[in-house]
Amino acid sequence: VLPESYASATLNAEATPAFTDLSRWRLHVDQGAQTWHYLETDQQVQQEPQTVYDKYHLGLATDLPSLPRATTPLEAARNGFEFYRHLQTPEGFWAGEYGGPMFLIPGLMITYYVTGTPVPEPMRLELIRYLLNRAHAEDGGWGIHIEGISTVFGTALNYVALRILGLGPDHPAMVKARNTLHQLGGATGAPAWGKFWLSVLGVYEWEGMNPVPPELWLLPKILPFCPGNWWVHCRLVYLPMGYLYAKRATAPLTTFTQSLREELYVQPYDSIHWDQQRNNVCEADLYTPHTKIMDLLNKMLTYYEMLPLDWNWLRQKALDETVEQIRMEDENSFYLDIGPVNKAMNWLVSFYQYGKDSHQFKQHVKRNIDFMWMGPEGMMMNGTNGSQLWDSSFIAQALAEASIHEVPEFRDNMVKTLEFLDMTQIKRNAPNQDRCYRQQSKGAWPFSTRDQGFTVSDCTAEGLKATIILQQTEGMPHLISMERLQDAVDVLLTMQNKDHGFASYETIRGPRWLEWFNPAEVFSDIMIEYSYPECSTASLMGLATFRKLNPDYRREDIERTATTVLSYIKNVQRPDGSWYGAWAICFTYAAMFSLQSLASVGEYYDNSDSSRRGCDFLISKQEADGGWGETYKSCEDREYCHNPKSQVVNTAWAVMALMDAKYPDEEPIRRGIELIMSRQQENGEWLQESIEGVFNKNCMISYPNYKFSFTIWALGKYTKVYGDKRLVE
Ligand code: LAN
Repeated sequence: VLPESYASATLNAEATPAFTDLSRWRLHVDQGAQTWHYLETDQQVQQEPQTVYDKYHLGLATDLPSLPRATTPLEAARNGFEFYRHLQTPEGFWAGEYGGPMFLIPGLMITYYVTGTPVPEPMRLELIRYLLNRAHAEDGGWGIHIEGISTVFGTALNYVALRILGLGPDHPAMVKARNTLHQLGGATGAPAWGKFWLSVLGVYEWEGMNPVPPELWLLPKILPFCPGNWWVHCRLVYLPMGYLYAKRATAPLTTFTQSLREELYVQPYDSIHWDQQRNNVCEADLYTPHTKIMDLLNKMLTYYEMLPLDWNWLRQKALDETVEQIRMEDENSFYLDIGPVNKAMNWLVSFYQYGKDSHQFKQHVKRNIDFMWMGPEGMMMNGTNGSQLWDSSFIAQALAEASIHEVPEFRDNMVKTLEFLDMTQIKRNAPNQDRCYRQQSKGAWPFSTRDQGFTVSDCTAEGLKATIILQQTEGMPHLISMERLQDAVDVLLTMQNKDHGFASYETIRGPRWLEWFNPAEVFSDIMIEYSYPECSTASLMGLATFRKLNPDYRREDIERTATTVLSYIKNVQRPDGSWYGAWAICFTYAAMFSLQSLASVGEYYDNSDSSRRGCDFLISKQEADGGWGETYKSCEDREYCHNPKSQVVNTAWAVMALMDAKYPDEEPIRRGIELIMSRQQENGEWLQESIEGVFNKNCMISYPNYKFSFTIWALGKYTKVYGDKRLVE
């Protein structure tokens, strides 16, 4: 049975081949890595029974018991965790799906194909099932993310992925998807990242792609165009892309790719005027059109590209530099790389640079499974190698809100969580930190695992808060020393921007006008870092929590940071009182953070204009059933978009925001809490609703753990503020 939010993805029963035996899948964890394994023999199956979390994530019955019906918010929170604790892995973190983007599997599959690496059979079958399940029922296409309309990017690339995975061109799902692709104008209208992958595969011509010059890597850091000044995700994607572009790395033509050349276009391949396709992006895909100045630059670069490679010494030098940068990125992250996009590209680079027998190539193959996730609809590629640290630090804080973390039955869960926080704090700076433009990382917490190893401001802050809360709990072990907490504070104190806010991975390094040169037509605001209310609030609260524990350490620095963050929060409040959320959907999420920032310095509904306007905005969006609900359109259009169904996660954020702001009327808050309680199942769980997260304004990403952490947190907060009242008869 598919969760409700997956309604748009119908199981295409006649099309689905025999998939795998779900009772044979097991989730393994190792130093935070979450990997799925298919047990081949009956003996293995007997030796390793399926855990509750295996079954839950696969959509199999968990048989967890019904719990006594919750009549108060505290009982509901406890029931929620009584269920959720069964999903904690032996290493103390909560594993989870982190899907949503629909452009990740294709890059990986194209790399499997080009490098001649066989896809393990259970993985192959489940990837097929996932992509079929995710095809839109109406037109058979795919969008940029699971809830988005069909685009060329989604449809052309996932079509290719399924063809590589073994579906023939006459398969009904392929026929349907191809029709949609043709209706959209065919693959010539793919955005730049699509053109890139198709060129790599040899089913699109490099000439039809705007240049990606690796020479930028030779620029000194004082120049804005030096990639060291860009947003880290952007530079680390354009790094291998530049290498592969400069080499025009193309798979040899086979009968298979020959056939794809005929399938993907509405005109004969040989008749396509490639140089006219560079700026051809289908309207359904286009989110951020090129600026005129970008088009001009591209024109100039196109002339530069006509220089023959063997006498362009600059290019040779640039390629050497990209190889060196890629080596550092691979080694520093133990071949995980910062995310799934550069992971696949760096793997491909290792193929061309070092060959299939190389250490680098083999290491890459080994770590591919870190990104794969088995869910009820099949296997997907996650948006990072997981959200381990992030989700685990939230649930710890959620429980602590109403002191549920002290409940004796839950103690072991909390000890385990702390052990994971201990394991996952980054213990070192990246070797050659400056050479590879990395932010200080010793003492930071990453979003996923220690091996991935990238500092994130708010992950550091959430990790710090969770650690302090847990270690202050009676009877908990003391695993993380004051010195290590100070390391985390040191990292945070390096991360405040000139506008007083905090960005995601680094401080803002480049000027805003770099955004005029955003080559990725499907994303916005990707060229540089920006301050975000979410990251700013988390960092502020992290520092504030630390200061209570240790008022002396770097007292003035913390003081100065804390007082200035607020000016940023106020500056970015919109005239209607709202804040735009960049990392989850959307205004309710940002309100939770921003109103918490205000409250932390004593600004509440009653005494602060900013807080009052923030609350009034939220109140004006409450639904008739007492809940709140937004769709991803809020992010795309930057205007609040009501979800036809209120969402427990949005509701939790909204009521937490109102409670932090000491909103004077309990009624709207109580109604939100009642909605959350009414959606709880008998075994304590909440069901999946609409997609929760976002990045780069236009791509959504799932945070399935939020339906537990934030519901429990909101229920706990209500109890703390209003007492444990009987709300349900
Ligand atoms: C994430 C995931 C977590 C997220 C938060 C911590 C929630 C946020 O507050 C700061 C930014 C951060 C770390 C973030 C940045 C961008 C990521 C890594 C992602 C949204 C997950 C996937 C996304 C990444 C860029 C996806 C790969 C696609 C590309 C366009 C390169």
